[in-house]
Amino acid sequence: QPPSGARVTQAELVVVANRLPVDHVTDGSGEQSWRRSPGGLVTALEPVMRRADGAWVGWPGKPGIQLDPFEFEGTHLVPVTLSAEEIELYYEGMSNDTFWPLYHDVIAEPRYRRVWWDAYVKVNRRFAEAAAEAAAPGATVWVQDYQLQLVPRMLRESRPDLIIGYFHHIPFPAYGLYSQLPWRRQVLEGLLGADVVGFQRVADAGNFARAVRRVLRYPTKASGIAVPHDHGTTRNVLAKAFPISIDASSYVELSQRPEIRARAAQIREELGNPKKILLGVDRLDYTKGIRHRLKAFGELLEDGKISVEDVTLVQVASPSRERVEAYVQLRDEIELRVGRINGDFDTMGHTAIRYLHQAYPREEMVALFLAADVMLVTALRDGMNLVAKEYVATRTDNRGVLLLSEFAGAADELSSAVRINPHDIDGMKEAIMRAIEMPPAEQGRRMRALRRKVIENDVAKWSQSFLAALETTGTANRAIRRN
Ligand code: GDG
Repeated sequence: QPPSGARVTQAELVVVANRLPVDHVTDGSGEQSWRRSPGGLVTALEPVMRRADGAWVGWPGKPGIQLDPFEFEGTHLVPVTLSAEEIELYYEGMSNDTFWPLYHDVIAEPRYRRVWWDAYVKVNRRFAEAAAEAAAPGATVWVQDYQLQLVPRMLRESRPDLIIGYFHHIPFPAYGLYSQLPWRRQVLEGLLGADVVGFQRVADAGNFARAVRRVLRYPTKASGIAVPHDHGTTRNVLAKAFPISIDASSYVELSQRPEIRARAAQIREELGNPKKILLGVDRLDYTKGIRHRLKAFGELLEDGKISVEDVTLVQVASPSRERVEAYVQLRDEIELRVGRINGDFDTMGHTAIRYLHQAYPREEMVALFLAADVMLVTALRDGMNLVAKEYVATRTDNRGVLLLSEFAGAADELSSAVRINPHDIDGMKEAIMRAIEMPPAEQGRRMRALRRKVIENDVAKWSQSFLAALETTGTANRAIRRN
């Protein structure tokens, strides 16, 4: 239990994200405590936060709980209370059933509901107020992701002294789709409250700048957007790509642990020693192209190109957003397809698809990466896709093949992967066969190039380059305001 009544000291760096970087856990004896969440963002920002004596504003993950700010492993945590109803409207509704499908190219149909929007505005305001309270005079505030797109502007209005950054973890769609949003103006104005708006890909930043030109008519030049400020002056907002990454060295370290290597060998054994193991690891989400992947794999079995004795597909589909209808439906469709394929092709000793609707510890994920000869990343649209980078980081033997959708942000950097268009089922089947049959020398050539990219551009570099750009742009804008 955190010490209650602790006041949050005002911090020089404040991160604002939907979730706090901790999970509330109850152990076997009923003892309650906080544990650091496993996510990549948490790992990325932990060293920065520690150094800056930073604060993190976010929802603690359970409805209705009211908590005072508390200290956790060198970071001040500032909990934002959300009621069960607010989670339903702001998070499951507006965030995950409107923005998520709209920003992923309407793979699923976005729903536009005014009560969701009202809750979104109200909750964004609560986050902005909590951030304003936690920030020291002149501090830097870094807002994360599509759940909080209105926070930059709300903060700028209440605290013009702050330097404000925003990073968008998911794609930003082309204007033809974005323009569907009934609140398209408010969202752009919300984001433009920041000094720097960061995106995963150059194309996302371009789509954003175009939407700003079309809706708000602000001039843009290179990565800069001229946003009107007081008395005819303008602020320069930088809208630019800062591709996120992983803590590569921690994956390298895990992949070299003897017990994890032994576990990888055991996984192959338990699958009946197939010649090739294909692997998919995704949250169970319609953006990830799991159905397309299963279709291609099922057809290869049907065509007799592969057999279950030789090739097994392991699909980890970790449970996600289980209260949103589109996800409930997707799960049914995937499980029907897996059941059909396994029913048609399994033998007593071998399975076509080992389907796991479960979440695993990171050690087990790394063992799976080590066991996999081919990694399938077939997203229909994905901001970055960290799984692709994690697989590459663990392959210290320079073996293994990454199949990577060109619709994942990672494709911009990982050009030595086998690129696929997941909508082209025949093309994907050919690419899978090519990956299965790829000679070790070619695997090595490609994997070395991939590893170089991932190891050179790790997540520490990502946060440093974002914060450096923010410092420069924010300081310049502050000078404009003084004049
Ligand atoms: C969003 C954007 C962008 C998955 N299952 C388990 C597990 N995972 C881990 C993976 C990876 C992470 O979750 C998923 O990250 P992704 O990047 O692949 O995808 P999203 O969750 O959709 O993330 C995405 C990202 O934000 C960052 O900006 O790249 O495009 O959509 O780290 O390994 N981890 C464990 N057990 C599981 O069962 N331990």
